[in-house]
Amino acid sequence: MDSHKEFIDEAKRIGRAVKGASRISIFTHIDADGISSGSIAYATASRLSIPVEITFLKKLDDAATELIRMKKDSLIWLNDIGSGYISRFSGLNMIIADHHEPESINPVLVENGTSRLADSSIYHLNAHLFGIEGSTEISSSTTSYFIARSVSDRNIDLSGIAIVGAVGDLQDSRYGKLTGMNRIVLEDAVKCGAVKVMRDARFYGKETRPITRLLEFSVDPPIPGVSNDHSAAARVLDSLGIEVVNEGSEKTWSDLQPADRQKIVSFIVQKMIAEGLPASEINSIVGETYVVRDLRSSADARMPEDAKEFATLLNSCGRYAKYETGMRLCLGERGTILDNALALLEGHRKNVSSAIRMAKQDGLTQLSSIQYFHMQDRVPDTIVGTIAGILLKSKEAVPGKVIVGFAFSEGKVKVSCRGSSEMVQQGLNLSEAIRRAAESVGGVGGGHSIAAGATIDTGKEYEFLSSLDGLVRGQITQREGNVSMTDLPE
Ligand SMILES: [Mn+2]
Repeated sequence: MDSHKEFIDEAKRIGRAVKGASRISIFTHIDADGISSGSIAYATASRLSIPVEITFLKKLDDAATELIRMKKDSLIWLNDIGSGYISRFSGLNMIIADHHEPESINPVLVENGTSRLADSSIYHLNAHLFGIEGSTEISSSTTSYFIARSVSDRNIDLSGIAIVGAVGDLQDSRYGKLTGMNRIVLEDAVKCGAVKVMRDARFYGKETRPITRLLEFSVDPPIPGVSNDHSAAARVLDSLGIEVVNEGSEKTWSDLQPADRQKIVSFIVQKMIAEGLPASEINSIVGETYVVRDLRSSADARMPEDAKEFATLLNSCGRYAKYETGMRLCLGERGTILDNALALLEGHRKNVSSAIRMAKQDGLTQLSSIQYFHMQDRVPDTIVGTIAGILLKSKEAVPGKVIVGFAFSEGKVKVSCRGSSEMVQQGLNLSEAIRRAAESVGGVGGGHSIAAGATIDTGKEYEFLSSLDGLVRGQITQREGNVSMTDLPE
């Protein structure tokens, strides 16, 4: 496809700038995709023997902008952050490798295909500028991988980490597999042995979670009558005649015999059909899963091989500010680095389950198109998005409404919003809505159409909510009002 070729050509042009740099300063976001991207950029620079440093950013506020501007003597390489605020960086020698919605897309410039910015000192590699879907077809890690790959053939081994980042951003969840530009990276990863593609149930925690818990916590997609209900999950396993305990401890999905796995999958599929769920959702129960093999480090049995679980480990490092631990895992270190990461993950699981309990106790407050909860100072601000995502698919949430979570964060309020793909099909663009709602109360926000975040001042929550509610309602009803014959599903 032309847009793919154009994108790769731009990555090559950026690759030449990387090779010519005398010093590189990397900035990256702190989630799994951000840590993966930053690691890819870091390895790319190190392998060229270019002096390099990396800084992890939770958000792009004034302090972060200032920090970036101080590196004006380096080639600055932003990952997974920056496209929304490009005007702050004019005059800097900078690469932005991102897949979030850019600040503004000038259609004339895009069609032109030559200059994507008035400011030619900034290399801007973002799927949206090439007509590529940025929330499903390419992550920041795969974006940065295209740059790395154009720098040297040797960097093909970074493709495994790129896949971890893409899966970390849930880019495989809509179709049950990676598609689009991510697929090109996946081909590299398979070719060099960094990733093995398997067809299996797409549960989270297949290697680590006891089977009952795996079913209980299955939210992508949720299992009717089983998700969020531990005793229901136990009853199902019992009714299927599956022996869950082995030598005193409960089996994981990986420990089960193939026939038992098949029984569970058939049961779920029948249950979903009976509930009248859409075929797309039913099909997403089984799909591709990605086994990541580290090519550089010696095998450590405790290291999760499943890309989703690897990504969760990175997210735990990011949420508790152990960014470097995450990066060193990406770069192949194990031993005590892995011990630390696993301990963070364990602590994170405890935090999330107690936070979910609290949020359910509080209940969700309903507005016309959105529903919200406020964690105040009871959880770290970095897990609000996770909680929102889990609650969205729980029975506590009203279907068809956006979910909004708040938590206090360094004297301000962190906001996380999650919608469903059905709502996005109806016209929801959370990135746009949250940005405008945040700006209306003097805050900043942005992200993706299905998931977005903001930071606002304490006390502005209700004003923000009423603005967001109106914007979301407008997006969805505007689309409904515009339905023409050609928009109707076949
Ligand atoms: Mn990302």
